[in-house]
Amino acid sequence: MQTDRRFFAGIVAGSLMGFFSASAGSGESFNLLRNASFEYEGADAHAAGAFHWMLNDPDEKGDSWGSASRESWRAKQGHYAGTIRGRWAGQGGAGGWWQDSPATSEQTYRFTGWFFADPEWTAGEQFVKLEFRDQANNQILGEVSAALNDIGEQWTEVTLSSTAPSGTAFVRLVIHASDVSDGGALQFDYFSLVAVD
Ligand SMILES: [Ca+2]
Repeated sequence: MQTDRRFFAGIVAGSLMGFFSASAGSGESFNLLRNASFEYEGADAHAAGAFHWMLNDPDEKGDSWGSASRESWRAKQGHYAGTIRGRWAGQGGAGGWWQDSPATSEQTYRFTGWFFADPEWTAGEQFVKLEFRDQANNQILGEVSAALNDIGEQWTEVTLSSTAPSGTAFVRLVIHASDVSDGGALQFDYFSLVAVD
């Protein structure tokens, strides 16, 4: 029940701060992502993490790893964004973020997010992805992804849309970068994941 209450609190906070998709119309539901604008810090402030994007903070429905961090360098909305940093951060050559949301078979989901990359930033592989997962959350039934190689020094909106295959119970948003450059960082903010008609 503790988890449910905090999840609800997150929804309320999100609505007050305008985190809902600006284009949401009738028949579209609320943003499934928690802390979708990275404004709330994780419990361990020294880890530069984001609430709902770290394992057991507050639940097991999200995590970040490697050179991931939450930063106030710039933001598309509010004051903070998520990042995957270059090797300069001393956290290795890769990083990523993920968060799970409940999902329903045959329902279409649409992700939108804004991305920015420093001029020094490159990655051998970098993408945003939706994974449709089964009830046990260990089998990927379908996925849709977009490479982030063309992101540059202006905030760029990236959209993914796909219908959950039969058997889907969760949809996992993943941001991943590997074989990253020494300098720069990939930055992202103002996420939305909604069920659409
Ligand atoms: Ca933000």
